[in-house]
Amino acid sequence: MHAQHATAPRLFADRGCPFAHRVLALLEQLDLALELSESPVGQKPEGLEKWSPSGRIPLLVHGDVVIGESRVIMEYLAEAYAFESAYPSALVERTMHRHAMAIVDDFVTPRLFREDAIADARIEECLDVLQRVTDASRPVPCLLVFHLAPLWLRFKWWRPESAVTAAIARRKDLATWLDGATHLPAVQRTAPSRAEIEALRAELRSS
Ligand SMILES: N[C@@H](CCC(=O)N[C@@H](CS)C(=O)NCC(=O)O)C(=O)O
Repeated sequence: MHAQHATAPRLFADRGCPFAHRVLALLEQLDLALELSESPVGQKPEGLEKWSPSGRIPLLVHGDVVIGESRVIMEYLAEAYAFESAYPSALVERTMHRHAMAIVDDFVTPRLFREDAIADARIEECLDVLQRVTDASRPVPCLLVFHLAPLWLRFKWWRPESAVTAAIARRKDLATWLDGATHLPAVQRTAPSRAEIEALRAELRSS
């Protein structure tokens, strides 16, 4: 057994955070024991400051490994625990998954938090990429699905009326694929409650 596996990973999370939800869904899929330090929406989990004085969430601590970036956390866990369906086996498809994950974080997600963050033309270009990837696959458990599903839930919960939510919804096949991803058991079981999400939505509206 690898030394890192002797202890359970420790995850610092917040009940509302879509990026923490990604990691929780993957851990659920892998059926891994974990030490979870989870705070209510908008607060910082106890003990986080020891590892991240600035309060980064999600944060994974596992032996010597300390990671504060959800995509890298998922890559690490997938490799450490041999998640065989993490990526498609073919290089081109695997690269397309990685490309989609990168552009969603760099361009689409900022629109979740600020309407004018990224121009519409750039969003459409990113959605073209996403559409090509989802057209070529089904929403089965893999890193792409765990990357996208928590975000799509938040787009629908927090910003149902926003231009970017509408732009995704107009692409019927893409929206159906994303809905399918949100219905996977590992995503559902680790999603926050409706009440918590409503509280965060109210907070976002007043900010
Ligand atoms: N790129 C990061 C984004 C994480 C992120 O933005 N987390 C939010 C909570 S949902 C946060 O910690 N914001 C407060 C901060 O950055 O200090 C990831 O994918 O892990």
